[in-house]
Amino acid sequence: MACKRGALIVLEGVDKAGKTTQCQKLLQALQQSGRPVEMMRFPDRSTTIGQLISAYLQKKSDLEDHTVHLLFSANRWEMVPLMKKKLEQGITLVVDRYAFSGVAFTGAKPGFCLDWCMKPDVGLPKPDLVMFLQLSPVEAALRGQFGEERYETSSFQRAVQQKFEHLMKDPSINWQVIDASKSVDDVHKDITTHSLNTINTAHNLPLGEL
Ligand code: DGP
Repeated sequence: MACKRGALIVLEGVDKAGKTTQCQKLLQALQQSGRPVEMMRFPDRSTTIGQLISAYLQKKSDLEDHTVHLLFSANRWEMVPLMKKKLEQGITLVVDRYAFSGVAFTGAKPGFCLDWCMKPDVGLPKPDLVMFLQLSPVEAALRGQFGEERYETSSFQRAVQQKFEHLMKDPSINWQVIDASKSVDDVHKDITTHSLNTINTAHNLPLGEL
């Protein structure tokens, strides 16, 4: 009998929402319950394309906005063979940011329409679940200063949040909004509940495409 496929689970949200902490906690919880699971994050700064993106984010280089958008997408595409292989092997993937960040961050720049921004990611594996960690800009600011990287300003993050709100209206995506203002443990409980439901049903469904 073919093994059950893993689930593709994505966490999205603006900066400071706690995505990375929650991805790690979810990974640990699923591992402890004996489920095959691995974590990925985008951008993946370890590849050649990822290094170009990393230099751009650290403001060590400047790239034209369309160009960098396509590099972020290419950075997801270069991982597709590995993602598909792992999912087919029954490994659930917990992914810190995905194509939705790509659309929301570039879409927040002047002169970009969401339709154009979505095009390069069409055909990527479709997540079985996308959890959006919802945190108001005021609460995000209370969590401390932004870092030094590009995009880390309150005004830009507000624009990104608006774009995410638009994307969450898409009924073809299994969006779940998580209240990220709760305690780390309470947020973790919500995320785990949604993830377990998804893992238990994903293997009956074919992996979709964006
Ligand atoms: P992180 O390593 O999760 O802090 O992400 C780095 C930054 O890059 C963060 O500000 C969000 C942004 N980002 C993530 N994915 C994309 C993308 O596909 N396109 C653009 N323009 N920005 C992205």
